[in-house]
Amino acid sequence: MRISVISMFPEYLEAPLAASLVGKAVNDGLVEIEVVDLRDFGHGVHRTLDDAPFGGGAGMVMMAEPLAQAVESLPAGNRVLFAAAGKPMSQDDLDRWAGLDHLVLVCGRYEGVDERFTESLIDEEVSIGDYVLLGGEAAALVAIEGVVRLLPGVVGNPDSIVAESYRDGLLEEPHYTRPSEWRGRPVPDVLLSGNHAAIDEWREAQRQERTRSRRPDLVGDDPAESSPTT
Ligand code: JF5
Repeated sequence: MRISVISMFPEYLEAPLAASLVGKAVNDGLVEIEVVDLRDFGHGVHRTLDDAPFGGGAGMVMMAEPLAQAVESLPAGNRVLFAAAGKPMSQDDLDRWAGLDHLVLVCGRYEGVDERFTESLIDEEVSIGDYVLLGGEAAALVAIEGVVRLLPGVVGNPDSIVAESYRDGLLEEPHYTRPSEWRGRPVPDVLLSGNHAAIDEWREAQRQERTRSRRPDLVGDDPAESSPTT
């Protein structure tokens, strides 16, 4: 698979893409990741990428034409724009993107990008959460890490891909390793029992309880979704 990232700050992306298992996947030829410098498509001697918003207001807006030329310099691919106003990115999105030949990630900056670029050249506008960043680069790195770990050969044991939070719609159970007592805190007895049926049952109960208390929205208990009383 090939992943192209369009950014005004290629140097922001370089170290994370070379490190850890993502860097190893690139070196092993399991994924090709290229960073396209948006500045190369800027206008005039200053290679300008932004301009003031029509209608007034604070900040600047990324112009459509440099963004359009950057995406059009690449072969066809699913084009994703990161923005706080996007639809929330989910594990299902990552699963789908991991099956593509070519994924193009566009990192916005400033107050946002000209809507006509998004309408004409972007397939999906996504957000990684309800908070505001300075630009889409950190969000693109999140997406890349989530996609790359799904590619065949990247993660050693396929069990460690499936048995994780969100796979079955529940959060993961807690984990423990040696020593069996640490600073006065013992590991739960059941995990030392050797009774694998009891261990499976305990882990499932922990997943249910954690999800109910931390993420009620995942189990249909979301207070924000309760039915109107009128
Ligand atoms: C961005 C213009 C993008 O802030 C975000 C973001 C938050 N969740 N997901 C993405 O994107 C940064 C800033 C300005 C476009």
